[in-house]
Amino acid sequence: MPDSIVIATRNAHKLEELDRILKAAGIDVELLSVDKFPGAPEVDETEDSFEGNALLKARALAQFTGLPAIADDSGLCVDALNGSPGILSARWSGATENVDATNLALVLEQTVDVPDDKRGAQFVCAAAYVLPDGTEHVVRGTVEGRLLRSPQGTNGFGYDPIFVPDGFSKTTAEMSPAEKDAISHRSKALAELVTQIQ
Ligand code: ITT
Repeated sequence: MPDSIVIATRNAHKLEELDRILKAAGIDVELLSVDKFPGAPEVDETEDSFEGNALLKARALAQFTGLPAIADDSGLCVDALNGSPGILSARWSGATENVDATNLALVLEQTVDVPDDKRGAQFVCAAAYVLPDGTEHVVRGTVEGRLLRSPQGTNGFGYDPIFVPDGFSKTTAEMSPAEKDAISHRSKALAELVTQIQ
């Protein structure tokens, strides 16, 4: 196990979840945010898969810092939208302000005619771990659920207020951090990654 790992995300909510989940998994290493490395490259997400984009982000940071790096590429895949917004989840509406709320509103508008029994969706997370020597691991975690018609709850981020995981009657934005971590796509991916790292 290395002494420290750099976390390649500029999304503060994701960073908080990644940090929480890795610590809970017993990863006893110093976790450094990309923000601690001025000049770290901004990576264009040019691949067409969550895994490809997670690897791009982790590779760039491992090369820049000379430290092992973990990156997460994640998103919401809606059955009735053929898997969109998918890898475009963070920039689905093109908004530059109030981004999460605007993205969520657009997905609700695009699914307004979708009946209740066809509102299935998944949260997907690909997590990549890349060493400066070029060794690479990438894994995927998924949580199945369905979309509401209006937002509920204020915890979490992104599309959490409209996503109800299977087996629950509340959104991931109505869950405590520990409840979300117990079932989330990000936790599942990181649990698998930790096994590989160890
Ligand atoms: P980095 O690339 O810097 O990590 P980002 O926010 O651009 O940050 P992604 O490209 O992976 O990250 O996009 C993830 C988007 O998917 C995120 O902005 C949310 O809109 C959505 N998303 C991912 N995980 C989520 C979660 O646990 N709850 C709600 N929405 C989530």
